[in-house]
Amino acid sequence: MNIRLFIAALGLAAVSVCTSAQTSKGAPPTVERAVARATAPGQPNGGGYLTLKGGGSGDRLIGAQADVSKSVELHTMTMEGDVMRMRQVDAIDVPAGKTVELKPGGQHIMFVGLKSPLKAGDSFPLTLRFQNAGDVTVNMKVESPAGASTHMKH
Ligand SMILES: [Cu+2]
Repeated sequence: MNIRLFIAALGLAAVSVCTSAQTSKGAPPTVERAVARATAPGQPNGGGYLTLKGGGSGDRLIGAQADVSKSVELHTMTMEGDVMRMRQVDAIDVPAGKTVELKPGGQHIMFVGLKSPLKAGDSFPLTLRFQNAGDVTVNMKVESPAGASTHMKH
């Protein structure tokens, strides 16, 4: 990760928190299929994926927190030439009535600085911070990469 970009993004995140004084109205976004990828021992970061459905009014995901890693970031994937790169973003928009998928190869949640490997079958709480709806805590199920993409057996 580019450290200067990282610091710039942190600054942006702080600004967006300070200016989020809107009152909440309408139903908050709902969260479905919250899944984290199992990680190998020594792997520093892990990915989290979920589906957000906008409620009656639009909202923005402006941050996340979990105890499994030192920090939790919102990431997007962008093409630079023909290389896919991860980039931290300060918010992910969840428009009213729209479905926003955080999935491999696209927008995702990044657990940065894992304290221990994420093991398939485990689960842990993840708190999502929305600009209007406030904090929403969901249960992240840890799945192996193969399990996540080839079958849904549990
Ligand atoms: Cu990432």
